Amino acid sequence: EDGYRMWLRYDTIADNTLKQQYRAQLQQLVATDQSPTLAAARAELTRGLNGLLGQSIKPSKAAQGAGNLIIGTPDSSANIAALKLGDRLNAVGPEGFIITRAKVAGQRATVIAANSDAGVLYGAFHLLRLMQTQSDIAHIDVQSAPSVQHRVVNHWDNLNRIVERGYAGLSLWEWGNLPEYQNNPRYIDYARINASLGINGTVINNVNADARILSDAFLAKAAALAEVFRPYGIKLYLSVKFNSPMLLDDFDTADPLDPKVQKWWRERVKKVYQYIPDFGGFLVKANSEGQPGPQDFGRNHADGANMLADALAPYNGLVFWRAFVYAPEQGDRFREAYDEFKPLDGKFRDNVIVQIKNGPIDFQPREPFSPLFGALQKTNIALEVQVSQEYFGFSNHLAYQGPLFEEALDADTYAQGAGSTIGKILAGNVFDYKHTGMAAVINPGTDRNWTGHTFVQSSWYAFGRLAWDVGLSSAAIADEWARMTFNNKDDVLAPVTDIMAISREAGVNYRMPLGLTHLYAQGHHYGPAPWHDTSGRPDWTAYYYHQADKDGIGYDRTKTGSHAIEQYYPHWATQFAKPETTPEALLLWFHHLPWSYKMDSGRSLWQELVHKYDTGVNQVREMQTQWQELKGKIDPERFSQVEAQLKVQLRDAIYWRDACVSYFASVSGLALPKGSSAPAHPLEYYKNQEKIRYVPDPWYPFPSAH
Ligand code: BDP
Repeated sequence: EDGYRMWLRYDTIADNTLKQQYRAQLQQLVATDQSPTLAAARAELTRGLNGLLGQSIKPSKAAQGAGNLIIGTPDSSANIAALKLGDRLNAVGPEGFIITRAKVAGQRATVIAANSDAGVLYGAFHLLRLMQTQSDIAHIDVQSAPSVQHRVVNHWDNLNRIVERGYAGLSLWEWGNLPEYQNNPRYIDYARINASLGINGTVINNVNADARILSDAFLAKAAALAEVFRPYGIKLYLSVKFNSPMLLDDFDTADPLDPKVQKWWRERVKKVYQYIPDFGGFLVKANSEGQPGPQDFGRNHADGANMLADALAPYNGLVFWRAFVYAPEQGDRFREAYDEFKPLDGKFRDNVIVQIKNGPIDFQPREPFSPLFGALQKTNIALEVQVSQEYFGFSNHLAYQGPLFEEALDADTYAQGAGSTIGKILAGNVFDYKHTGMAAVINPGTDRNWTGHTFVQSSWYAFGRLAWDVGLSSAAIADEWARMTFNNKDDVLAPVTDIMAISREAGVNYRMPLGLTHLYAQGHHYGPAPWHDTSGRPDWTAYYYHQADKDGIGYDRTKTGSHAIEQYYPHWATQFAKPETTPEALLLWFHHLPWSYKMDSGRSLWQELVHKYDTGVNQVREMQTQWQELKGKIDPERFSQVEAQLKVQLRDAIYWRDACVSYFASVSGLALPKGSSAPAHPLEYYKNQEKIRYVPDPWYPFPSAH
């Protein structure tokens, strides 16, 4: 058990009574292979049911006798057409499905029906999930449709197969033997994993894009992958470099308003569609962190995005245009995306989707929601989150991010009064968008378990489930995932889900509690460097974010500071204006406060800060204790790997705590609160370590080399 099967394990159900019930209900699978997608649905059900039931399900072309499982669309299945599910099918739209019991050929049957083949596939995975989690399906009646239209994963894979912020081996895409070697089973398993969640798009290359992805050679390789993913309802997208005409064809400009540049893109897009007829579109990182963009030519984001959108429109292609922008000239990086994009609201074509990270800075362990949500009312938007644990200890730490995603989706923007949550906005219930999306940066690589740490799988899982249904709770998702990934026993589920429930908060606490942010060492983002105060640009230092001195700590974003809070609707602008009405978890995001500031607990800010650091370390100890309860109750391979990873995590958590506490103590001049242990080493030690300590990132293994 090496984690390769992720949550699609299909081991035979241990509970005998339940197994017998399922066996009686599902004896034969009535399906046609009219399309590759229906064939994939049939194959998945066959594989899943054979495994779960511990016996072979009989294939059949038509319902007969008892125990039929009938799948299809009204077009592909006469049995389903005869059920006249009209209204119910209308209600679930193009990708939704119905799973119900109905009388067919005189016997009660189980039916998975949808309007499209992809809907049937999603229904198949849903039924398998219910059985994997041992639900009662005797009277099953499910009607389900996705909340969000475009549910997309983003790979930050380079063409040299190094995955930016990946930490799980090399890229899955074996460029060297594509397009010839298309039948790599891993490609199909990858597609199954995504399809099981309803993910319907994948951007296969890094947003820091290599222009050569649009060369014939790479388009042929990408087309081979697209062909593998297609039956699973997954469209392929590419990240493109904005100045591709200059890099690939020696143009002297990539000005989006220049007709010859526009023509270049039209022709290139035409070629892309010759290779990939159902190509999804482009993802673009422009004028951000050194990437080229329309501003290099005196144009704005809308000019740039629209030029690409016009080239893609004839084929129904989309542009995901990222709002992750910031420049050193800007005073407060927090403000930038809003300041640049809000004035452009309504100026984007309707096949452009502005893709916004959950927070205003950058996938930090905790951020307030980006004020762009709710502000772009006439521009399609997508939420971008990061499953890869760039800021959560890479693949060494356990950090289930369901709670973070849930926090983002549940954040109420107040754009149209109370209840205008980001989830509802993405579900299209607040503004009249043509498209909405959710995107997650994921990190699968050549590691056997795909993600490096088994529990990174759980965040991938949570992302997909939430994109399908923004109303799900992270706790319910954790329970599902744990059942499928380990087993259904209470004495396994309790520790696993307890660990998951505290893991994200633990990661916040031992790194940057109370609204501190970005205290990472520059470049690799693994360890702490709160002392870091000189860099090529101020917003690449930790000091920039915490602003700590002997009088206090925190970033003033109220009127007396950068006034970033004005970007929020009045509800939040008012709350964030005063420390007393700012949630303590976000306090130092918005306020610079004296060390003596009184917290709700009665402790001073300084004491509370140290208390949080201590709490974070203790939470990791608690996770270790809980994990030990699983000894002998789950497979030894994953048990011992996670056990070891938790040791690494504890070591790192203590390191974070000690480094940060000693640094802030040196700045504040305050003694550690009673009961809080002294850091293992003097501050100088940690500062030195920053230059020599090994970090598990192939790009920066030994920081001193840079
Ligand atoms: C930052 C990462 C960087 C990415 C960037 C982005 O450190 O590697 O390129 O985000 O999202 O968090 O573009």
